[in-house]
Amino acid sequence: MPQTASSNLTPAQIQDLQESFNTFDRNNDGTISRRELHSLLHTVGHKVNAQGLENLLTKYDTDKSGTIDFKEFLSLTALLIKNKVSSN
Ligand SMILES: [Ca+2]
Repeated sequence: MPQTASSNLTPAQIQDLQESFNTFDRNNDGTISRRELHSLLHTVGHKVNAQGLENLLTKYDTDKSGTIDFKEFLSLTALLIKNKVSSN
């Protein structure tokens, strides 16, 4: 498996995440918009306000496109999984 930012995820997890990504990419344009991201975070139980959402976008939208692509989504999800684990 190639070394990437998401190398701590197993191929099975990445496949699951691809399915999640597709689910949240409601208009199937290959990216998750601000609105789609907000809905995603709510679904996984992370309640963020507008500022929190903005902070996440600023941090993870590494190419500054204003949306989250799958690679950026993996970095974000790795953090969410980590937070979930450490909060248990
Ligand atoms: Ca989209």
